[in-house]
Amino acid sequence: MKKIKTACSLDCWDVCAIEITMDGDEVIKIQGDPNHPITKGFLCQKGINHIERVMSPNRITSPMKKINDNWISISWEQAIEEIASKLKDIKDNYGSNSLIHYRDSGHSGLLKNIDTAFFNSYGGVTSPKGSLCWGAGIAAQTLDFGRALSHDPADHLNSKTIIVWGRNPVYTNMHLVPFLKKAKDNGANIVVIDPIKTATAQMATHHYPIRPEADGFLALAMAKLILEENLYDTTFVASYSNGFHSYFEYVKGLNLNDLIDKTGLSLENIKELTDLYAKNKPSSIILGYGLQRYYNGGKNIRLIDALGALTGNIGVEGGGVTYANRYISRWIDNNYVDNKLPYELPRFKRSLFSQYILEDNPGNIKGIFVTMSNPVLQLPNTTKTIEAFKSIPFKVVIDHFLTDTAQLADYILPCTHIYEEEDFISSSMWHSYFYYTERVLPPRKNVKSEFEIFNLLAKKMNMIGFLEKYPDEKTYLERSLAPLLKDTGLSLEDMKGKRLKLDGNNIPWKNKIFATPSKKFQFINPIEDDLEFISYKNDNYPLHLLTLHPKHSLHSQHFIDEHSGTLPKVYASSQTFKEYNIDDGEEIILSSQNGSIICVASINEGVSQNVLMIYEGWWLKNQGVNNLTPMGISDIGNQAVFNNCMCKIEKKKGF
Ligand SMILES: Nc1nc2c(c(=O)[nH]1)N[C@H]1C(S)=C(S)[C@@H](COP(=O)(O)OP(=O)(O)OC[C@H]3O[C@@H](n4cnc5c(=O)[nH]c(N)nc54)[C@H](O)[C@@H]3O)O[C@H]1N2
Ligand SMILES: Nc1nc2c(c(=O)[nH]1)N[C@H]1C(S)=C(S)[C@@H](COP(=O)(O)OP(=O)(O)OC[C@H]3O[C@@H](n4cnc5c(=O)[nH]c(N)nc54)[C@H](O)[C@@H]3O)O[C@H]1N2
Ligand code: SF4
Ligand SMILES: [Mo]
Repeated sequence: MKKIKTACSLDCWDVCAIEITMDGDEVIKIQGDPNHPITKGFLCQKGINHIERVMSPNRITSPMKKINDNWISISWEQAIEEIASKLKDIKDNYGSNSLIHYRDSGHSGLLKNIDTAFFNSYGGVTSPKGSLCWGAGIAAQTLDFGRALSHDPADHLNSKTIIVWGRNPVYTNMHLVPFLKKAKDNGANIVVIDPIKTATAQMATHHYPIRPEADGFLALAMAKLILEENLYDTTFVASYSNGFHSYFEYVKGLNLNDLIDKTGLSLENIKELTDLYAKNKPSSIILGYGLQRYYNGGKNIRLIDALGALTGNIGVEGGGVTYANRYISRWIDNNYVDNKLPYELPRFKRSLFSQYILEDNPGNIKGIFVTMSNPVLQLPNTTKTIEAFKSIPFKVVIDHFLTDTAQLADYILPCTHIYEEEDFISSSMWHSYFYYTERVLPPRKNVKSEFEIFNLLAKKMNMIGFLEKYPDEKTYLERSLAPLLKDTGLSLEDMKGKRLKLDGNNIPWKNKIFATPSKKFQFINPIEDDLEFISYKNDNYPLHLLTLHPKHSLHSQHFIDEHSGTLPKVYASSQTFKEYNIDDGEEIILSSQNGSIICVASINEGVSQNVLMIYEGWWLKNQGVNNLTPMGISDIGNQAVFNNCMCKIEKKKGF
């Protein structure tokens, strides 16, 4: 028997430490590393199911080529030969920029970045900027603090009040839950601000069902009460912040009742919430990403950050406005990892992918290479995405499964899974642990790692510089991690099996020196910053649809075995359904300006009035929810605005 230390590769807050017990070549047990202070011996179902995905009969185990709309297995030699020749052809005839490399975070391993290094060696290609995920909030925290850093999860035990604001950890960040429970047992207030009475809201001491996208108004109302009642921290604002005066004047000039009306909450609610936050210090805010998937997402986060500064809950134990954890980057040599070029390359706003191809650059994009993502399903406005994707003459996808994106490609290349490779993994979303992951199993027959795939392409294309710079995986990891190895004095070999933590990050901004140009916390500026709130109401589509992250799937990744025809449930209160004469369990048509899907009405009294909720990630065979969502961009950070989705519901009769 032996134990192997690996980690979860999924794009999840938790990035769990996994321990696998092997009897010879056989996996006997998979569990969360019992000695890890965050994973604490348990994994979610998705983590346990990694092994099912590795072994799945649906996994692609041969390169495939589409001929006359049929997928044919081909040899690696043929695949590499044909793809290399086409890449060369595109570069020679149209320039390397006429190729798009589309990647997202389907796997958070460091080695997987070899794709970017390859395409930069190729000459540089067109790639996305901005985010489907966290962009508005990252931009907001970068403006306010200089960068987004998180409190250590255990530090929340020092808080007297914890506000979980637009995050649903019971589903999306389950290893935060034991900390919340312990804090609650110790007497802390656990407050959830969410339009839905989520599983997290159900375990909280207080839940405020805010109207979607009204968080900025709520934060302003709270700020007004804090300022009026002199609950603010005069030392912090005077010594460690910039822009307080104009923020103060702006807030003073706002009408409290107008703000309250917009939130859907009562004055009593907001007073109670303000007291919980401002009078029970230290208090912390744990932000999610749900509340920034909006046109006004960036300013809403900035107005919440301002509450932290106003009350002096920044840089102190039990405080903080925790959003993401971009700590690791300083230990990685990003120039080497990305093979950075000294000149700018074309970038398109990720969520405007189809607009870029169909409207801004018609006919100019000659090829697309997709890695670690499923854009056909996960981008907004599926009809347009499919049209754009199909319009590209040459399409290659690397994946484990025949996803909706892979289905529309010309070639699919099957790659290894984390259990089949060694790599380095860390979390940029939450905690500060990092792991060197060991190989658990030999790769499935006939699949290759990305590293090998790009190496084979480079050889075929005679890319000498690339082959010299990235000769093998060990060199790649050693050079990428050079700053970390230097700082810790460790070798790559030393890291094996260890669960290391990056020091110094338990309480960000403890010394009150921020990473902003002024070195102070920056209050949002009502004149220089955009404080105009976009309104996007549409009388024909009166219901607000939120497309949230599913409990048992990481986006589309675990819906693989879902039967075709299984319909997603759309949740709403009985009153909302009653207005449309819809019964619980009935199949209904859910439509937006962009399209319609069929789903099953499911009563959930925890969903606010005139709000609908559905889980994202359903494959197209099961009515993918992005058929409905709008293409759009948040105020800052080029974030997709999935939750600005106005809809209507109808009985299915006659559809
Ligand atoms: N099980 C599972 N876990 C995951 C993922 C997954 O797909 N499945 N995905 C991972 C990834 S990539 C990400 S980005 C994270 C996301 O993690 P979360 O941020 O927790 O997930 P979301 O579902 O986007 O939204 C969280 C909450 O925001 C609320 N919300 C929506 N609009 C508003 C609003 O206007 N105001 C307020 N206050 N709340 C609002 C929603 O009702 C929801 O309960 O989860 C990660 N973890
Ligand atoms: N409506 C709506 N849409 C959303 C969201 C929402 O809240 N609402 N959330 C958005 C968010 S937060 C995110 S992060 C995006 C996620 O968007 P994506 O990252 O595109 O979504 P996934 O479904 O996780 O697809 C990842 C793909 O990578 C593949 N993969 C896994 N490991 C590897 C590997 O080692 N190599 C390669 N080549 N492929 C691998 C998986 O099989 C899977 O097909 O979706 C966004 N889309
Ligand atoms: S999906 Fe998240 S919670 Fe589940 S095992 Fe992976 S990292 Fe842990
Ligand atoms: Mo995400």
